[in-house]
Amino acid sequence: MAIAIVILILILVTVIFHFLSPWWFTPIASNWTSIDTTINVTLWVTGFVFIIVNLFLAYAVYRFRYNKNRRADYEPENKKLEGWLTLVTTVGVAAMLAPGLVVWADFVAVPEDADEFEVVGQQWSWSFRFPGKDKVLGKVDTRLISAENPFGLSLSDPFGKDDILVNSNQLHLPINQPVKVLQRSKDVLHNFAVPQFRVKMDLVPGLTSYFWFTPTKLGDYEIFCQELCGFAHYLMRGKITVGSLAEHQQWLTQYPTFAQTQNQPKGDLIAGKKHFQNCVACHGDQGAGNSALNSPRIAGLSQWYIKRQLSYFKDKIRGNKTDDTFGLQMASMMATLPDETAINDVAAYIESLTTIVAKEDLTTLTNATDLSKGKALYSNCRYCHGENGQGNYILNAPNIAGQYDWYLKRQIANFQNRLRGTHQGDLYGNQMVLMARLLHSEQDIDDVSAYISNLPTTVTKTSNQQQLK
Ligand code: HEC
Ligand code: HEC
Ligand SMILES: [Cu+2]
Repeated sequence: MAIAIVILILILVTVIFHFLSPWWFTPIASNWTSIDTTINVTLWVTGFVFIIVNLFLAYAVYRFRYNKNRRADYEPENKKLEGWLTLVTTVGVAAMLAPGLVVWADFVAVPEDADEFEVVGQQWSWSFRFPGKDKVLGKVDTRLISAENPFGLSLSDPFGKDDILVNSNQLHLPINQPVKVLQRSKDVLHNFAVPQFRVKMDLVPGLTSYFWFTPTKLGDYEIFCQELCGFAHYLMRGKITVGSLAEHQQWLTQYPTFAQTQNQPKGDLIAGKKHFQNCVACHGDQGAGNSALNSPRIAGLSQWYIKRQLSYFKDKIRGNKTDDTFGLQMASMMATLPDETAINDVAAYIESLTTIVAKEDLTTLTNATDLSKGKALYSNCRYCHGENGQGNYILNAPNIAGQYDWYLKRQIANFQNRLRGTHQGDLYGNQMVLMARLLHSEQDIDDVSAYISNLPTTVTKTSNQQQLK
């Protein structure tokens, strides 16, 4: 009797909770109300079955409760009952699945007036490509991806020239305009999802998946990577702003076309060398850094990373907190680099420097004793920074091998203490904020810093060096 009552209460509470639940769909902001309908149909079918089955269970528990004068019947087969159950289950399952098939067919049947754009996923960030004036996206090939051509566009395809490259995780879309979303991955499976639009689909390396939707409500929406298998996909966040068509067009103008990115100067080394004279006092004339002045080695860093950091210092994205003494010091130096051209030139010049600092000058952390412990801790870092700490452009991760251990330690601590990587405009530092948390003590930080510092330094000759000769 008690158990039957518990079951009845369970049914009642579940049903009440379903209607009062705070965890429900976010208000919809696209045309896909039919997806909500489908989910509702599923909830009605499963809810109805849940109630019936549990009511029957409570009834059976009560009706056939123990009675010492009663004996159980044995009836292994009942053709008629099984027939009914099979029929009812079939109808229930069909009712759940059929609307989904219809909606899925709609989801990939793109209307003629839809505009196209492309979502590119990579570990661990999003970027976007719009077709430009000719309304046709140019051909791409993953094998063409490089620092100069991060989208891997084909140089010979004329349709690609005016493609607009949005190298950012912030997207803007015009309201009430249907869009076809083409999805491409540079590396592994990803899953592009925006809950308010009720859209969600895998990006599969080697093919282009697509769907469409129409944004119907102004506002900001968050993009998630809902790929659960794999490493750190939860780090892949982005933002979609839905606004007017005029705002959308205005937004597009701030991004370069593919042709414009190709025409960007590689950096003038003579001008860069001149700017670099302002840096020599701290970083040394060969970029070797200076422990006494707390300045890191910058020779051996890639142009793209140097450019990003210098822009961050200039825009107060890095070196903006009062506790970040050394970041602030560097940020104040940005006054000597007036504009983007100057940054580009000095970054090109620094990349051409090839000094390697002697091992005994790099390691200062007397606390770090155990390189094998450092190696074990480094196993998480390899994914992005590479086996030998050499860095990886595709993953936005810089070269860290052969860097002073005190500098590595300070940066890891800065990431942990939210002095670096937490600014809204910091697209890549945020990953490190989360990664730095994998190191649980100062001893861990010392050990991993010493290990990285000890990694063999390789400096590859770049096109910039040849240009200097
Ligand atoms: C007053 C000393 C000083 C001068 C002059 C100086 N820097 Fe720095 N720089 C620093 C310090 C200190 C840091 C480390 C900041 C930190 O710990 O976050 C740094 C960091 C950097 C970094 C980031 C390195 C990394 O691995 O992320 C770059 C790039 C850089 N400096 C380039 C330059 C350039 C280019 C100039 C000349 C325009 C310059 N610095 C002038 C002190 C200086
Ligand atoms: C998910 C990829 C990823 C992983 C894993 C990762 N990093 Fe990073 N790391 C980055 C990126 C991206 C940056 C550059 C951030 C920026 O542009 O400001 C960076 C920067 C750094 C820097 C600053 C370098 C400099 O010159 O200032 C240090 C130090 C560092 N990482 C150490 C580590 C350590 C130690 C681990 C392992 C515990 C690790 N990273 C794991 C992506 C990663
Ligand atoms: Cu992902």
